[in-house]
Amino acid sequence: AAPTVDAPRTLEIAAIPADGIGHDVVGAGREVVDALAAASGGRFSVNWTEYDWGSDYYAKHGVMMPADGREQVADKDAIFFGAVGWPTVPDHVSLWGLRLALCQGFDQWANIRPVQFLPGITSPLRAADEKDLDWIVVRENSEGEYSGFGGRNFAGRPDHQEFSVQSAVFSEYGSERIIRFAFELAMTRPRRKLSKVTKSNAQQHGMVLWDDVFDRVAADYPEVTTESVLVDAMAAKFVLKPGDLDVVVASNLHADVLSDLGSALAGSLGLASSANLNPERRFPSMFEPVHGSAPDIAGKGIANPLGAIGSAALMLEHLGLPEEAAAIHRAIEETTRRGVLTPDVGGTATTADVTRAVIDHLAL
Ligand code: GGG
Repeated sequence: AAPTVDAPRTLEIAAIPADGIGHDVVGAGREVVDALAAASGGRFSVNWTEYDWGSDYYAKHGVMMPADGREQVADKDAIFFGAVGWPTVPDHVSLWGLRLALCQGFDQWANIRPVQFLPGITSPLRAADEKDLDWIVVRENSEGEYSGFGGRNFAGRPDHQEFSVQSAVFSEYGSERIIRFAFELAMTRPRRKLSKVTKSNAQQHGMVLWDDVFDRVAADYPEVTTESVLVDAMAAKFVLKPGDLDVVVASNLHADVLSDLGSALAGSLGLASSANLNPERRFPSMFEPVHGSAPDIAGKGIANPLGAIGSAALMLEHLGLPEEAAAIHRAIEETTRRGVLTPDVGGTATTADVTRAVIDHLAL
C-alpha cells in the first residue's frame, strides 16, 4: 500500500521525455501535476529535474544515457518517462539503451497497464458489448521473452547461413512475484477475476513452468475466479468477449502485444497509461504512456496527452496521493465527455487544448 501523505511534501521527480512526442506529452503531464500541486493548498509540491537522454543524446554521445544515468535518478521519488525510438537509431539500441535499462536496472518488475473505456470516445467494442469495460493488463516486466539472452553467429557469411538464438527466461521467482501481484490486484476489484495468458501448448518449458506457478499461487486465493487462455485465443477474446475480462496477467511479450490491442480497442493507443513498478520501493518506479515516439506526428502539437496524464495520476497514487490521482482521472473523463479530443480519437483539438481542458476540470 502507498504511504499516505500527511505533511506537506516535495516530490522529487525525474522527467525523461526522450524522443518524438515524448516531449509533447511529458510537458502536458507536468502541467497537469503542477496545476494540481498549486490547487492542493500546499499539500504537495513537485521539484522536476529534466534529463535530455534519448536519441538526440545518442547522436552526440553514442549512448542513449550516460554511464551513470541510473545513479543520477536512483534517489528520485519517481521517473516520469515519455517515449523511446527514433528512425536514426536502431530500435533495439534505443529501447535497450534507455527504457529497458531503467526498467530492468531498477527491477521494475510489475508493469500495470489499465485499459479504460472513456466517455465520449468511440470504441470498436462499444456496440458489441453494452457493459462498462475496465481491464487491467499486468505485464511481467523483468524477464520472459525480453530477458536479453542470446546471440548471432556466422554474421555476414556469403552463403547466408547466419543464425540467431533469442532465449526466453521464465524463473519460478519471477513468475511467482508477478502472478501473486496480479492476484492481489484482482482481490481489490469487485469482480475478482484473473485471466492468465499462456502458450504452454507450444512453449513446453518456460510457459509450462509459468502455468504450474499460477496453479500453485491460485490455491492461496480461492476468492478469485481464474481462467487460463492461450495468447492467440486471448487476442480473439479481447475483441469478441470483452465483457469477460477484468485483470489479465501475461508474460513480457504477450502483455506488450495485448495491452496495445486493448488500448486500440478502447479507441487509441494515445489513451493508454502505465506504471513500471518496483513494488518493494528499493528503487524508483517509472510512469509512462504506453505509446511510442510517433515520428509521423512529432512536433505537430496534436499528440494525445491523455496516456501521459493518466500515467501522472498513477504516479501520484503510487506516491501516496490517491485523492489527487482520482481528481486527474475525473478531469480526464470530463474532458472526453465534453468532446475535447485529439485527431487520433476523432477530434480536432491540439495537445495543448486537451491539457488545458483537463486542468480546467481538476477539482479536489
Ligand atoms: N512509452 C513507451 C515506449 O516508449 N515504448 C517503446 C517500445 O518500443 N516499447 C517496447 C516495450 O514496451 O517493451
